[in-house]
Amino acid sequence: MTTTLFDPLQAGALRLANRIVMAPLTRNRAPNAIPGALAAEYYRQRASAGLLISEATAISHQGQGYADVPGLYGSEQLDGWKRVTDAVHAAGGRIVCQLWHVGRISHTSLQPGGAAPVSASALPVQAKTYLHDRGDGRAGFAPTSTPRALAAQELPGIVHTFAAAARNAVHTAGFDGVEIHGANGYLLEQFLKSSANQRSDDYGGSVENRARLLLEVTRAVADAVGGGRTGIRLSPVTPANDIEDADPQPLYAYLARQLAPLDLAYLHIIEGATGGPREVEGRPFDYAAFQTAYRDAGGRGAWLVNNGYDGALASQAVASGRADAVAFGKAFIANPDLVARLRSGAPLNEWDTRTFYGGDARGYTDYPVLPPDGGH
Ligand code: 8OZ
Repeated sequence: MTTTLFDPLQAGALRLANRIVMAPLTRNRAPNAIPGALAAEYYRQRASAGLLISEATAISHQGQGYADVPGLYGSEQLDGWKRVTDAVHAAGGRIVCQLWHVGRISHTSLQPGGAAPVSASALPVQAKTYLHDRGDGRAGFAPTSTPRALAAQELPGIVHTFAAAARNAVHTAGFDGVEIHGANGYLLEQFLKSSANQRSDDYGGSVENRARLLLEVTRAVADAVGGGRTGIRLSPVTPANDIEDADPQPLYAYLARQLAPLDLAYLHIIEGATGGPREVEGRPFDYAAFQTAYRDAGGRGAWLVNNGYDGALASQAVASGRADAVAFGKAFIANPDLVARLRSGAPLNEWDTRTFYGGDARGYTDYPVLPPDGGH
């Protein structure tokens, strides 16, 4: 029998009812970093996904990089998330929290004491963030601030903060697990990828050194909540947030071999440019070889793929065994009942890009679902 998107999947300790996953989606509707009642409703509406991955959630104030993104480091934030996870669980769903440190993709106005954001090296970046006040009293996009390089003595604190956030997510906020954000040009990629890391200590230079922080974080998080409740998201060639590695294939093969023994629930791979084309000009990457490196090293986590999938491509990926599950982003914004729609072949609602980031219920909790009979 061929595997379909509607078959269950055991991913580590996580039992998924199907292989259709909601990708992490930044929505900027958490004032003071606290997810509110509307967030509980938004995630509850989408609980028929095999797994919901929360929007990226800052592990610390220093890890914040945008207006109104949620956190995991204050008791009101954790209370807000508990309302979300309770609502999802009452609807029969599963939800993990994406653990986020933005590194240099931030702005002094979002940092503790107005300090510079932190990174692997003090390299500016061509990227923008969204602020309530760009400095002229108006909301909008603003260039990120030049970072300072983290001192080696600060790195155990970063590792500890990821692990503490993971513990808070699972033990206090009621998440079923966590996903480490190791993608899209944020802190862990700033150490990993050569364009952002010019360090000359144990955390820069060789592949082993550049991968060190990501692997220390992953081991600490897996120790804190169990490898079977830990996933990681990676984006080997994305240009998101102005980042590039000069030679990604051996870098990710090394990561695959080091991640394999941690018995993670899943690896979540963004194929191509995040939210954009599945092929990136000038940046070829062999995803099958990456997966083979992981399996050959004994890795048993589920292989979750993402980026630009429609129902047909996703079905094919799962049927062929190339992937165990597929994450959908924008389609889940616009279709709370995406699983039912893919199952029945019903048309999908279109998304409205104007309501992706910030605002109220519009474009958040008001997308229509089909009647239970699928409209037949
Ligand atoms: C879109 C806007 C802001 C942040 C990512 C967390 O790319 C994000 C993000 C996406 O992973």
